[in-house]
Amino acid sequence: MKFTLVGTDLHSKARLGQVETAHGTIETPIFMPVGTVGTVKAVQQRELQTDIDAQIILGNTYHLFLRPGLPILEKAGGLHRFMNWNGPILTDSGGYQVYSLAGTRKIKEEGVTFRSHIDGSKHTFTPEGVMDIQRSIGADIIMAFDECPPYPCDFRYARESLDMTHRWLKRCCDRFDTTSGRYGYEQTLFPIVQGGVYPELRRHSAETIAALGREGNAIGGLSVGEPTEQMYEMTELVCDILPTDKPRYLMGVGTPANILEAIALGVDMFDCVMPTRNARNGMLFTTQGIMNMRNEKWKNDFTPLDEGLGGHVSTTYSRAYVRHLFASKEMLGPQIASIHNLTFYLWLVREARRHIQEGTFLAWKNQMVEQLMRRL
Ligand code: PRF
Repeated sequence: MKFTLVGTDLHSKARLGQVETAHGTIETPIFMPVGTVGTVKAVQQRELQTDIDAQIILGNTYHLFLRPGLPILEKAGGLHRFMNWNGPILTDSGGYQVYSLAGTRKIKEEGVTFRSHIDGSKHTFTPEGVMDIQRSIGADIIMAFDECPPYPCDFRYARESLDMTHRWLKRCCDRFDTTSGRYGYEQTLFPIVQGGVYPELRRHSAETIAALGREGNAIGGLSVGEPTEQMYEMTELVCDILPTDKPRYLMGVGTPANILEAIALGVDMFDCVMPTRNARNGMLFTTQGIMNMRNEKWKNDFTPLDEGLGGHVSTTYSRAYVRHLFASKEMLGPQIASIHNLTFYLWLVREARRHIQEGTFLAWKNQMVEQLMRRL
């Protein structure tokens, strides 16, 4: 993998870059649609490519390990081939899903023992094991095994958790560096900065991780319930320490406003379930603000979902029609809404890149943050 820093904004810390992977080049800042179990819910791979223009998608180690499981993924020749997605893929390590989804779990130095949310079966994830699993899944970018402490979390717990995450990181790097890709192409490992909302822990974690000199770095443990201002403070503190010549990935963030603010602080990569999850509930992001498609209000509105967005789905189907689909609980409602919201998120980062290039990012960002979060 290779990162090229193409430019830096003069009025903010926003950056333009390119990440080259074995499955293609990603323009940053970028948003990565979430495809937890090898599908971006309700969206076909062809639609990801042609309508949404997704450049990289996300998968989850925890889910893919439990189902379909490694023997199937290996037989298929890896996740790319299994799901027929030929672009870049990033897998999260399970260091978050285990805490949020699994039933009873025990965290020890060796690793985490948990019960599957599917059938209750018992499993242990260790740093080494999670590297091997991600080798089998075959993602281009794989994530270190971390602990994401809850919010709120006292200082002592946050410090001890961070120390263990750092020890796990060393084990991840050792395993990753002594193994190779199973499918003939290169993979890369991103470490994850943790430290809760404690500046000194965040600083220590960012310095520790910067010193490793890996090809990219991630920021975890944010957007877990802390005030938005604290999320931005931690993000800025960490970005100011992480190397400038490596991509920075803010995990699980966020709203359109969160993404624009974090781009202004120097973040390059994002993922979040919000566009797809909210779409399935009838909530649409548009260039003018947020629409709830279950609202009566759209009953007689025959204008397109969002003329300003471009893209087939958003300019073709009317608000009245999509409202009708949701009122009738038709499957096409969530499908159209998911494609629309992802088109919007990819439009958002594309516009951000254009404005960084043209030197107008900061003013544009400040206007958009206000405009995009309005309720229509
Ligand atoms: N760690 C990992 N994945 C994550 C997170 C984390 O802290 C977050 C926190 N927002 C989302 N996804 N491994």
